[in-house]
Amino acid sequence: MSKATPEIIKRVEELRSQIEDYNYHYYVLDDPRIPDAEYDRLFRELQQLEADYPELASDDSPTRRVGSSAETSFEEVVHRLPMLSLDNAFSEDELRDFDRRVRERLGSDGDIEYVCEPKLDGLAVSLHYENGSLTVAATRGDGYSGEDITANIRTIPSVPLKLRGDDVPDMVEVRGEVYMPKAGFEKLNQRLADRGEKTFVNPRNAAAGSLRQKKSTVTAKRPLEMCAYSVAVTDESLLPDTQWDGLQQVQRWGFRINPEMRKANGVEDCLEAYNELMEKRDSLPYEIDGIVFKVNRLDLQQRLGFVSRAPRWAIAHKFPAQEELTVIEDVEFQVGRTGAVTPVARLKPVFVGGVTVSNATLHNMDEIRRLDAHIGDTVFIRRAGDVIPQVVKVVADKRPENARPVELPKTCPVCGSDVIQIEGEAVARCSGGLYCPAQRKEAIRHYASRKALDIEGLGDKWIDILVDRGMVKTVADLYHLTVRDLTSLERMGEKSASNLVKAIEGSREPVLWRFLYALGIREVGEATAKALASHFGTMEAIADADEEALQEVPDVGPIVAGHIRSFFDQPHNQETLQALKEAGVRWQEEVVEQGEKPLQGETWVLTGTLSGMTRDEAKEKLEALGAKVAGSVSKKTACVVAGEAAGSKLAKAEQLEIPVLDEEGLLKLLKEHGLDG
Ligand code: 9MJ
Repeated sequence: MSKATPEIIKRVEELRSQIEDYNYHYYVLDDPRIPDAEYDRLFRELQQLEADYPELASDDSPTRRVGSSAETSFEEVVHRLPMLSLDNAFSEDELRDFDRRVRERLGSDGDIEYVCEPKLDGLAVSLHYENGSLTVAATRGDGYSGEDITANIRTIPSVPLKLRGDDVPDMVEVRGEVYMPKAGFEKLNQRLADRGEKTFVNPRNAAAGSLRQKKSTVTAKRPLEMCAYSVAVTDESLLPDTQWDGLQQVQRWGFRINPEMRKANGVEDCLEAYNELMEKRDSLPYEIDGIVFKVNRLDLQQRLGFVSRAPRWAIAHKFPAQEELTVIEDVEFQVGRTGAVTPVARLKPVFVGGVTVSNATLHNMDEIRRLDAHIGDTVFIRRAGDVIPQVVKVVADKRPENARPVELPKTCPVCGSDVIQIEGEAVARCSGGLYCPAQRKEAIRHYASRKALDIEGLGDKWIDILVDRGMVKTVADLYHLTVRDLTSLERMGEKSASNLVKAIEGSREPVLWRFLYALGIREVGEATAKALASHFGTMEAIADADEEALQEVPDVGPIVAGHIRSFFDQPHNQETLQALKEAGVRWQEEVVEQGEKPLQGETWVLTGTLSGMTRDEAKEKLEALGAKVAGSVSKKTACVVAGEAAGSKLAKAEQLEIPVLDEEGLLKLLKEHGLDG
């Protein structure tokens, strides 16, 4: 391999500095400078050069942020200055007391200037830079010594690997909070849940878990951010005189600082900042658990000093907690408008996230199993923002002896139809779609919708009114509505009423597939309804078909077949169908020319690539001619269609002397039967 020329060395340096500059604008200033694609090109160019010239490798290179699979041992790091914790204020009074103590100690009667910083809910870290390069990063630990997490910290894009600017002191220690933004947390948990892995209770735990990874390649995939909130240098004359200006300096060196920070004059102003931030809390992209007030002037901070583990010049004014413990007293099942049967925990009322919560969703039975939640369990409830309160964790060792497991009811708590849990689906459903009061409005809305029976004038508003007044319970009741019934409703004139009755009348003779689609059977969309209608021809044949027979229809797999079967198995749905018939609804059955199809009874095999159509299209057309299309060639195969690059199946067909058609031959056959184009 050739040695790097001065031009190459220069290019590598240029790329690193450009990429770090773009990172700074993107992650620190929230102000992207170039499109992602351009960034990716530069990044790849640098990666390639570093691969070609390994002697140019550097720990400071932005390409190193992907982490390494070497295992970290988290060596102990003793903090040069202890990492203090903060005293808390839980009320206005406690905050006023703090301010009074500060003024007394300083002998001041005027207002003190404070910096107000959102209190990020993450993990405190300390980062050391020597001659501008990141050397050691450590956790807070017990405040006196923490763990070396340098490899993991390096993967966080908002942490500068090198400080920016030419006014960087030889030694700098920056402290701040590593946290996981809400959106990244949700995505990470979703990803973990999809893989059946344990999820994190909150963004803070997710951030902690991510920093504790032995392999920094794992940390690199976790959406972590860091915000700086304090700085120390050996030569203090190099720092500005205030907390505020110090943070501005730190930002110029390349750190993210919190954009919600502000200054406040005196305690009243602090309280205003508290209320303002509290209002904003739910809309911020990361979690905060309060606001930190710090005396702005560093000389005053020094005069105030510390008590035990906390500075006298700062306090954390806490927001209401978003997690609390309570007990699941019962689990009930609710039926949604689409029939989803959802377990809801009835809780011993608890004050969390600013409100009293007595219910929390448990989502579905998989979630209950994942949590191992029992009735009687003590659980963590989390209510963040406006979202529905969640049960996030069971406290296993608080389970009482009489705790009961949660069981999915066999029948719908609203209408008594069977509850069906299809394998592979998380959600259980009531199968009484046409009848169940919980699903009434949705069933009628779907029945009347444009793609179904297209009953003009029967919009959501009238459906709500008709169902709420008890005038319509099932779709069959629509056909008994009279103009007089309708004009009794407020804001329904004679003309609208008569139009609506006419529109309902007009829906009495649908073609079979539309009617089938209108019934709102789960997973039976227009295409499946058409396929079912043309395969079976009559409603009776569909209603009588077992799951195996249903699966002979193109696109009907075991799940759809299961939904169709359970729909027709419900006596209530059958009653509603009967009521529709009695109300004069006549669906037009299709004519199925059994046995008349040209390829009826034959099994065909498709192999290789076709140029004019996809394999699925060819399959559909052959099926339309009555053939069954199989995946492998056997003695029973009637014919093999071989496209480009056909392999072993063609060879086998030739060996078994089975007729073979090329694409041209297939097109000719389709054309003969009117299936071209
Ligand atoms: C957080 N968690 O956002 C401090 N903090 O200052 C801010 N924590 C702190 N400051 C001194 N903004 C000790 C801890």
